[in-house]
Amino acid sequence: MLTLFDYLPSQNAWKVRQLLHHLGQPHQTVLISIFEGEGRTDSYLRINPTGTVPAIRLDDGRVLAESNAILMYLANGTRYLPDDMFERAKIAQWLCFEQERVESVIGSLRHWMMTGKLARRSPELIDGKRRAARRTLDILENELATRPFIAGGCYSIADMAIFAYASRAEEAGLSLQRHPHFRHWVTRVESQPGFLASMHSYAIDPYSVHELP
Ligand SMILES: N[C@@H](CCC(=O)N[C@@H](CS)C(=O)NCC(=O)O)C(=O)O
Repeated sequence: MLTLFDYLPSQNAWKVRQLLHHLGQPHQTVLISIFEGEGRTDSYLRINPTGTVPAIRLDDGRVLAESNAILMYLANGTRYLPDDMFERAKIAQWLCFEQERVESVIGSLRHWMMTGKLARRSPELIDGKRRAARRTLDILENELATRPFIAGGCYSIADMAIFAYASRAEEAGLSLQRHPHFRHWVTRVESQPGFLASMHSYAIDPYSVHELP
């Protein structure tokens, strides 16, 4: 059975949970306590050299890390990833956008905000992330004004990936007042059959107030 290496407040891991839920794919979960340093043990570093979650292990023992690479692999041959090469490349475009402009910007702000670390970050760093986050939301607003889903007419893994952190923008202290199309898209994603509403706050992990090792 497929194994998912997970940390519950991680929205990178939620992406994979969401796709597995859509696919109804049986799997077992191994929780990695990242703030206690479990990601840096020799045994976990053999699964994912970066020490981060999510990662998966297949029945044959092969391992795969990076949330969006896992989405690409698991969605192959399903309605969530088209076969057409150009349409696949479009999805890859938005998966790259997600890593560069959503996860590393809104995701970081949300992490710092929800775990009290914002007070330990420099005003310049916070300001830079906030400006980048606003630009990200503006780009999404403009794009989603033109079509129902981020890579075209159909719900795909690109929507799952972007939704993971972008939909949590308010938890990162960002206003969505000026982003009606984006908010409609959030509702559209939430109304997909098999949407995984369960998400977890950092508050469930007392160790999350510590810096990552
Ligand atoms: N680009 C990676 C980022 C993974 C990542 O940073 N995961 C966080 C949890 S959201 C983590 O495990 N952090 C532990 C660490 O950095 O040591 C992905 O998309 O999977």
